Amino acid sequence: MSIQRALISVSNKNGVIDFAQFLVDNNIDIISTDGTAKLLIENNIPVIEVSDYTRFPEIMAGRVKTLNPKIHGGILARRGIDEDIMAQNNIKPIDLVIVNLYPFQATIAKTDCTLEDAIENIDIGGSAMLRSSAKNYTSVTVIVNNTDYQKVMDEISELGNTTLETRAMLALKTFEHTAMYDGAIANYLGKNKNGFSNTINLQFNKAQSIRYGENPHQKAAFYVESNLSESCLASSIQCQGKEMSYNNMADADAALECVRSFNKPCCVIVKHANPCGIAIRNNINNAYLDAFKTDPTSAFGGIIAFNRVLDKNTAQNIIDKQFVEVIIAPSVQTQAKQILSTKQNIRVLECGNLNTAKPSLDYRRVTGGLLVQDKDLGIITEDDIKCVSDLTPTKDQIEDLLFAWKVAKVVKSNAIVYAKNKMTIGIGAGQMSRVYSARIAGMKATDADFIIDSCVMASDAFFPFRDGIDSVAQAGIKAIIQPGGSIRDKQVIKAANEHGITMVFTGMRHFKH
Ligand code: 93A
Repeated sequence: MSIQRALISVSNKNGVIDFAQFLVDNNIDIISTDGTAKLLIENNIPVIEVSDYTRFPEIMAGRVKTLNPKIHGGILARRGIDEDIMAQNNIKPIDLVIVNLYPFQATIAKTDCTLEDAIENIDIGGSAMLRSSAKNYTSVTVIVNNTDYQKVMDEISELGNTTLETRAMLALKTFEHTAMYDGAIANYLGKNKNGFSNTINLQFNKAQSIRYGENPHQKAAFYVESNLSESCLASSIQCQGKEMSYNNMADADAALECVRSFNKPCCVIVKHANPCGIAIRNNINNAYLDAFKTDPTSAFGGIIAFNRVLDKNTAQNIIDKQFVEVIIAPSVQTQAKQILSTKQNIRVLECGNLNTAKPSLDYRRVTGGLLVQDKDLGIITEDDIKCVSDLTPTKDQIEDLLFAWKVAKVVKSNAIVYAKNKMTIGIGAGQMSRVYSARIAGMKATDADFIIDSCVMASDAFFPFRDGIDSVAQAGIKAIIQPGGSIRDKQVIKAANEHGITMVFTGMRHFKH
């Protein structure tokens, strides 16, 4: 059966004139709601207004337009079964439904949106038509997104109708769409005073399949936020290299979020979601060379991120110095791309200009639930730190302390960061005891032939005992930044003073598990 009758009711009217003209050219009658009908008539496209068709006016300022049995009966009728009842009630079949909904998400995104505005933008009639059409997809074609106009036109041109396969695909898209739409409404209305909804309707679209998960026996895929609005891994475009693996993605994300937190040209090399070297310099080439020096052994097979355009010198230095899995940067110069193309396996990604991180939520799946928290966007400046030792930090020490503190934030707890001259010289990550993290940071610094004397240290959380201070004093640390707040702070400060170490408190902790 070819398509005879279409209903068009769209808020987003892009492309609808050409599409409607096509329908008319193919002898398909069009029924339309007020605003859509006006636009089409203005463009010399003949339409029947819904109110003329149903013989019932659009009422209540448009709240009731299409909620009528002549519409829903025409969509939902089981072809071959319901013909008698349709004839008795003067209902004609509607075989094609083109609806896109009131822009609820765009409305609530406006800063001056009132509850009233939001409520008026909850589409009821449009959603109902979409769901009726999608339910009856064996007979009805439904278009919720104007990117599908062309496919439907092509099929009608060829067959007079769409294929069952296409209708099924469009029905699925439609239910995904209405589910997201209702999810956004529930998230908005459910938001309570602390900003968290009663329920969380997560809205992600599958962006790609991944060959396997963390391990080869685990299936995996990458889902991207449906209303993604910032440059990040999820917005990145891969310009060359092997397919990204699950672990590549996790590490590239950690690397990018790390360099994002620095304003100056910055390079990080990440392994297993932890940085094994970070530096900030006047350009990313120098930043890379110094980030690499922290821990050349761990940097092997690492993921490298930059917060500036990747240039040809830096690209050349990377391939001269090390085996690298992934390079990610806001963009990559053409000449740098040419250099990297000599190593076809290296995955190279461009993420777009990096802005400072926006407030958002962090999720962690636990068995049977989801832990939700604000993203850690805590930032401190020189004004926020409090000197608690006899010695006060020098200007250079303050800069290094603040640098080390920012790094500690992106290192898994327990995090200890040794730094000097705005580069890391040793990082101890993810240990169950702070003393061991400190020992590891010291070992790495020594193995890389750094002279620890005169370098600074950051600890992501307070020292519960003085032993941590005693051990890093031996290593040669001269200044420490840490949150403070332990019941043994006095003993810890005493230890610092005994060793001639400068100590500052941030009053803020950066656990990362
Ligand atoms: O207020 S509604 O929920 N009540 C309805 O009966 C209804 N029918 C269609 N909104 C309704 N629509 C929506 O109107 C459509 O989903 C579409 O977004 C919009 C198109 O209106 P117009 O053609 O007047 O611009």
